[in-house]
Amino acid sequence: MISLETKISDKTFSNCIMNASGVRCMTLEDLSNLSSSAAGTWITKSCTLSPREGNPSPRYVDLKLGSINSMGLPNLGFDFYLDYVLEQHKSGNDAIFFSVAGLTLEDNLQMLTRIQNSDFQGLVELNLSCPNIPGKPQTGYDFERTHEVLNEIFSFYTKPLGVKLPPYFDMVHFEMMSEILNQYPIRFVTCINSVGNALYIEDESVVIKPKGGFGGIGGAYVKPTALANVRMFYKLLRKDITVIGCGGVETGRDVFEHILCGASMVQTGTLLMKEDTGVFSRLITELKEIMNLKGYKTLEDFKGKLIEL
Ligand code: RRO
Repeated sequence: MISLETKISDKTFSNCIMNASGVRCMTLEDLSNLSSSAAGTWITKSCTLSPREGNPSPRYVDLKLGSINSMGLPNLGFDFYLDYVLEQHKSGNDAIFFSVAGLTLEDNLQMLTRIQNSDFQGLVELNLSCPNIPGKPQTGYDFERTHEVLNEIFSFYTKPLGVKLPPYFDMVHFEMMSEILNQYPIRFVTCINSVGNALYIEDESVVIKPKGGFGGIGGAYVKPTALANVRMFYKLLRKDITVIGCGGVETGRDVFEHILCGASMVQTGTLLMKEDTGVFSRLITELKEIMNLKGYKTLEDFKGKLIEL
């Protein structure tokens, strides 16, 4: 028997595959579809204090090797998602992720205070890396600001919380961010968010409307960057901080590679958008096939055990 069971913080999940925040998780219908899928768990769309329409369409386009998006944080507002996760709690499900992406530090503090004071017992993924809000820089690229934000949050917040990071491309940046994160009781990091502010052209035109066509890239384009980020944070973070991999998952082999790099859970965004929630059972089957061929029974048999030459 092969098991894909995994643990993050104090939660156990029957398998290690879930959606990336933002993809098919905005409405109640989306969330119900995820809950009845084969995913090991699921996460809500990053939310802001008030509901948002997001950026003008077209704002998400599938590309041959991935996707480009500038959604602009459309969501039904904090209250909707808090109600949703509290309903889940009442029905006995606390192994769920709640994504929060305040437009200001004050908004994040307000949302986290309400979560702290609620019955929510799941995991918060604090999004420090949305690339698509005009005029709002990605917090994860501002090391001093990230430090300040975490300082404020952990002055009162005691429930399990992790952060969604942007991709980094320089060894010094991996080290700087790890040094900051290692100072706080963070339970997990999710890497990576989309590769921000890229430009895709067809014929003589951009393909999405917001920001002159600039948007975040996901899918096969970003897999090597995602794996590098998973690997570096797995090596540099405290051992009690779990890594969640996200980026470029199209097959069970891709999930396998994320875990080899050190991921304990793997998210899928672009693929889930393309193929809907049937992807989870396919990825599970394909991952189990690889483990079977290699004689691995659990994720621990190969997690982080990437061979270096
Ligand atoms: O909604 C978005 O535009 C968005 C978000 Br919040 C994010 O974190 N990552 C992304 O690619 N798009």
